[in-house]
Amino acid sequence: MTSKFLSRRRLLTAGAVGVGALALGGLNRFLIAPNYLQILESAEGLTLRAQRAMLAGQPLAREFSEADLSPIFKANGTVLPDTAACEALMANDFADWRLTIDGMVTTPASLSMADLKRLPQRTQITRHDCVEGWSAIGKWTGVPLGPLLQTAGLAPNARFVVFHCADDLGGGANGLYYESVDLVDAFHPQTILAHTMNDAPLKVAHGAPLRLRVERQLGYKHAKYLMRIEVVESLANIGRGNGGFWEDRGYEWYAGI
Ligand SMILES: Nc1nc2c(c(=O)[nH]1)N[C@H]1C(S)=C(S)[C@@H](COP(=O)(O)O)O[C@H]1N2
Ligand SMILES: [Mo]
Repeated sequence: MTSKFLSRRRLLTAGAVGVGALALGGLNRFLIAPNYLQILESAEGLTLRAQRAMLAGQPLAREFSEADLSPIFKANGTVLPDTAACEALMANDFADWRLTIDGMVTTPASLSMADLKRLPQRTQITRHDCVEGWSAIGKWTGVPLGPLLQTAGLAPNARFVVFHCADDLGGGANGLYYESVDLVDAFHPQTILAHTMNDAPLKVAHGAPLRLRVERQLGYKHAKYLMRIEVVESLANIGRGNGGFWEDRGYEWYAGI
């Protein structure tokens, strides 16, 4: 099943650049330049990073009303993680689950769901767009990522936030799903770690117990089954070095909508 899924995605990869080009206009077109990641990691990136930072008061993704909620929200990619570690966590309804925050932070943390729910929360109704061509509107509640990172304290050279997931999509070494965003998206007010979907605890199919919502980017950026958030200076040594599971297989790193 996994390999069938992978090959279907491989076919889609061929069209991924076209999807990006179609979906983007104006400034985003510049941000999605194929060598964006390399530029960010070079000296030239200093200017680009400064420009991105100046855009910090960036537009929000459109928010919808309760009446717009999709009656059915498709679950996609992994819908039931099958690693032994995941099965153990699911066996007692994630009571032993904790979220690790580490890497280039001054105060690494290990947070339980109760810890996360004690923090300020945000709810938003947004449209999820999958690169495969379907969309759905859902209501998400969770912890804004920015304040969480601020509490952990970013080191001066911190540049990317990596989301390590629990599910293994197979295909040999480095089959664990992961994603990453830059600090501008990490601190965007609609970037949240969601534990609640449509007013109910997140279902396993949708990434229980915690998943990322990064509303201005395509579906594959919204990492499910979060285990660890790692702050890094470079993405080069994570996975195969392209910033995400699907990015390592040809997708754009900046998947702006
Ligand atoms: N850990 C993990 N996160 C993931 C995926 C996955 O397979 N594993 N699939 C991605 C893709 S392609 C999409 S469209 C969304 C689907 O989220 P949903 O199941 O809530 O619809 O999750 C994204 N995040
Ligand atoms: Mo997707």
